[in-house]
Amino acid sequence: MERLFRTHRIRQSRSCDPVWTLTTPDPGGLAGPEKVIVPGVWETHPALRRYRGRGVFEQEIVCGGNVLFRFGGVSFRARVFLDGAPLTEHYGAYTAFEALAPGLAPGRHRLRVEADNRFGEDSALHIPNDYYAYGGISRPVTVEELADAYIDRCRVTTRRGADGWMAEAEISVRNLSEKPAAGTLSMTIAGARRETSVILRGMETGAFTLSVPCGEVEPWSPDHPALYFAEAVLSVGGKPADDWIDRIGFREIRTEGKRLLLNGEPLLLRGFNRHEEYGGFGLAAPPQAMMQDIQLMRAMGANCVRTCHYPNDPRFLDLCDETGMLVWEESHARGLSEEQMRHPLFRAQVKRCTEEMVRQHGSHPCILIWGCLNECADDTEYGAACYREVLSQIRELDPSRPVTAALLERPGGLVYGDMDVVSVNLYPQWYRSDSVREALRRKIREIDENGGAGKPLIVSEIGAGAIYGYHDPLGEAKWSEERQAAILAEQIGAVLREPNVCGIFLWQFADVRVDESWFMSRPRTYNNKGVVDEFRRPKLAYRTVRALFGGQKEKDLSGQADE
Ligand code: ADA
Repeated sequence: MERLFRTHRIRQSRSCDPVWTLTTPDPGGLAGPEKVIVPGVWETHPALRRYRGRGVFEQEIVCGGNVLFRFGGVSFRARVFLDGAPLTEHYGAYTAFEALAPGLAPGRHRLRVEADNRFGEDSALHIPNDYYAYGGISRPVTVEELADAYIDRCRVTTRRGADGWMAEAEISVRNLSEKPAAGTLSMTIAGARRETSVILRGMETGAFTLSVPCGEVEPWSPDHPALYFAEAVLSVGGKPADDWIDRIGFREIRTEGKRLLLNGEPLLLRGFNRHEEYGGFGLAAPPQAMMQDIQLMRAMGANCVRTCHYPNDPRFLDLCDETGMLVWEESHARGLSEEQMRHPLFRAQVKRCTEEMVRQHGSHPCILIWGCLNECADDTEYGAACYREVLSQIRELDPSRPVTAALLERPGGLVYGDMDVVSVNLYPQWYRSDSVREALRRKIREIDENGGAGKPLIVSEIGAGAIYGYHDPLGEAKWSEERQAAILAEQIGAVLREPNVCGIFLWQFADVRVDESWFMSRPRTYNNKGVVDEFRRPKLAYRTVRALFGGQKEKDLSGQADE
């Protein structure tokens, strides 16, 4: 299942069978084809832990008519073939894409997906980095049989009007037939319904907007995450032809001076940076593991998560919608220098990922803010121009949410004035020995003097490393659990005491595997700054965070003592 609720009642839509055949044609691969589970990454196979190459996934599928294959995510290049003929290609591991085979003869067809995780000239965003570029089909695959006219996109955002809540649905309808299609398109939310007529020429795609007045529905908030279904139905010639069901929540986010407001109430974000990765599953964690992460973060008192450094699986976002976890979602790009930003494909790849993220995830009420370009070259004219381009792209695609970018601590940033919320990554006490308070004050002064004065400020990363199970009873050695806990205590305390800050995201929730080229500064070839390790075993810092974020001890949650 691509989502955690039913998305169609009219359209024929089903998950592909989970068992596929994998062949690995490049050096270091398997001797022959093997059966594997999708979603999954090949690094979980004992023989493929370090395989970097192509993985050819094959499956026979019985289908016919206008067939649409939907891929939630293939890491990190995909080429899709049906019965040997190319259908589509996609770059980027973290967003969904489709492959359409119109007018297919009913029967057995062979679907082949070539995933490729080799770094190369055509890849500006996936580079050897401080997280691992896995290979595989890491998110669900669905197969759908479509009517000639179908809904190919739908996004719903909400706002508070004079007479109650409004939902704005942007819907795109596509006609695959040479013949014109005429009918109606309706949207129903919380019992309120709006309809428009649809007339499309042969092979035409049309965009429609429906504003649905929903009145005094229950608003969505972290404490009360009320959700509603938004059901779009397309009828052609008087008969239902297709549908699209999404799930939304009514809430409005805006900034006011230095504050971030949710439904008019100021927010104090206490959150984690979380990579989409789990010990035994790599990039393809099952929903149970996603839910456990949310439970652990909430148990520590967090109300927010940052999807560093790319868009996440919509199933994780569904769970955040359900549990009231606020989300900072960002498009893919981490730590690129000006030279890397000048890669001939950089702008197109970032903008495509950003567009896919906002279009695909824009209905999720949990998403509170959009981010982009983590720690890139915001201190050069060229880099700053790239930031401005992506920030305005996001605003154009979705004016309903503020935009931000997590910037490096070093001075000289040129884009503080271009963001709705200014965000900065700080590592005092870990990479440097200065006091947290001093580092924070210095950065705030610099931001204020360079265009960021009066805007909300978020500390988007702060943290320290510890190797799970390594102890120094004196608490002095770096990489010990004791030292990590002590540094986090100082960092969190200083940030939460700073009145000018409206959010803190700890770096990071769980340890993550990194590219081998990072091994010198990353023991175990892991980024060890998690407060839990890659298997979610808590380090000492877990308790520190729980105490400072105001989390609940396990005894409060379960009625039993934990100590
Ligand atoms: C940066 C970066 C993270 C991670 C972190 C660290 O701020 O955004 O991806 O690399 O530093 O662990 O140093």
